[in-house]
Amino acid sequence: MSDSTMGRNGSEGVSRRRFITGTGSILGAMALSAQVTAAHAAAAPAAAAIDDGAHIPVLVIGTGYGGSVAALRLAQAGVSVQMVEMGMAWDTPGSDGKIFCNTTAPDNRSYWLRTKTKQPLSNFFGIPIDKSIPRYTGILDAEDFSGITVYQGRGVGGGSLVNGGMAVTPRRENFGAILPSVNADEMYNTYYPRANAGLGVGTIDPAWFDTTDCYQYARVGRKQAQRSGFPFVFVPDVYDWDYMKQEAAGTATKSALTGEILYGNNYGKKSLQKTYLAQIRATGRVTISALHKVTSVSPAAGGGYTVVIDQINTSGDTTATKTVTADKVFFAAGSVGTSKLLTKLKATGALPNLNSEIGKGWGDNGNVMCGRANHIWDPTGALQATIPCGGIDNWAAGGAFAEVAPLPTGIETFASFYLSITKNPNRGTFTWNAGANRVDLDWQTAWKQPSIDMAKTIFDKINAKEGTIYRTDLFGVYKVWNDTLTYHPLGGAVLNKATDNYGRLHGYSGLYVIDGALIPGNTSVNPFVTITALAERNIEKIIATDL
Ligand code: FAE
Repeated sequence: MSDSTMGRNGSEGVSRRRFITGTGSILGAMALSAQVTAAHAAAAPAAAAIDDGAHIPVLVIGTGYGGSVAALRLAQAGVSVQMVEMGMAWDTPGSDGKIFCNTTAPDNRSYWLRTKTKQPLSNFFGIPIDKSIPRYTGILDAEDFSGITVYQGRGVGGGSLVNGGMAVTPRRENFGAILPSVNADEMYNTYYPRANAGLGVGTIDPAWFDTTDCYQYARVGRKQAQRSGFPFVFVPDVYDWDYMKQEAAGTATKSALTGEILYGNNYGKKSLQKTYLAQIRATGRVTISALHKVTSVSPAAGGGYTVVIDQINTSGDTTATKTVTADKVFFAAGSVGTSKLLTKLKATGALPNLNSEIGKGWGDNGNVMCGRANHIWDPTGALQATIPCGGIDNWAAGGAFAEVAPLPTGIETFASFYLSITKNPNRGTFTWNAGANRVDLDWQTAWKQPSIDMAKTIFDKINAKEGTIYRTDLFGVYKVWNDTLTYHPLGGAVLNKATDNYGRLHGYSGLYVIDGALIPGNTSVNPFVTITALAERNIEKIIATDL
């Protein structure tokens, strides 16, 4: 992407009038076709960058699930909202005509300010497969803490830009352990349905699943799970399943069927850009400043909050520092982003009255990865849809829910690949490291051992039944488990502890948390539907009582 692209991602001023006008064109495109592509989204002009010295009613830090829910509902209630996003707008195609690059060919667009890729699957037959890339404000951040790398989406749409779209509502019987202070009836009757509708969640056609080449890997996963006595469940997703059928039929441009996922999906996935953010644009009351990073929030002399924001370029360098005043501020920077900000602001005296729960209760949703080597008569297919559609549920008996994940290499590998979500009880704490001027997380790699043990309740049994073995070549040399990452950071500003039961931060009126930081470390399934539903619940209360 060229430097001029950088400007259009938020570094240059575009008038508010032009932004609102552009809203009409994106909605028009949606009305004409249910299969809105990210390329269509590119027709929408970038938002006006926030002005230094501005005074605004509501500022939302981050444009992921929590931030998008908050901004939409506030705007629908008549409030003007400014969203601030450290990543790019992702609305402009690169020189290859595509907004996002492919998982099999990562380029500068792939990683956030790295000079080498850091792929979750780092090796093949033990050979390292990471490659050099130009340093750029790419879409996927592999953020290193001691003992764990936390993967996060960067850009307008947050994690929805990079994730697999698996949109799972937890089993009702598990909800009490996920959010103990929240009324489950309200969540399951009102807010989960609202979130599922807003996100555009759907489930694969089981008849198509049974016949299409691109899910042979998942059918192998189902057969082997069932032969060992485990339930295999279809998992809903925000991918447009009709679009995927057209990809398979050769009548639509390939997206999930050509390896797009981790670094963005150009066509079939309904990221927030196509759902909540499209609705946000339609309100005309929200502006989004991309490539703007909030560094400080503190009480303003005349009321409200002083917010300091660094505007950055695509090399990550600060090009301007802006100071604005906001009556209310929503922290929606994701579990890690919100936790880091609040931990620093409390420790450095900007928000000293935050309580001692800040930075605590952080978990990895028990993520652990592994692969299995199948027999030659159990091929998993050269063509694999990047969107997982099923999982093995051994939560009640073994504390593990394993996604049957793709290995979209384009060749037959005879491998089965899994991301397990486990009931790992370990929790980390963020602390301010004054000497290094950064926030640390005290996670230890050894804390993943319970996750490995829980995942083994599934895969040891399958291996024994099938006469197969674990792959040892995917995460290094002779390494069975990828126990050094998470895709699902949760917690750090836990609901009803760091905040009240609706996300109002203790110690400061007008400051809220509304993202994954509220959830205490585990959701038993993939988290974004729960993050969205909780945000819907909390913002409804906040609009009714605080505005
Ligand atoms: P998030 O979506 O992370 O949004 C936070 C936003 O704030 C980001 O855009 C940041 O760039 C921005 N930000 C951070 N700090 C600042 C700052 N100081 N100033 C301005 N902006 C800032 O937060 N979950 C599922 O449920 N299903 C899946 O299939 C799934 N697959 C995943 C695959 C991958 C590779 C990854 C990385 C995650 C996956 N997840 C999945 C997790 C899911 O995307 C994540 O839980 C949500 O995105 C978290 O939502 P939040 O609103 O908390």
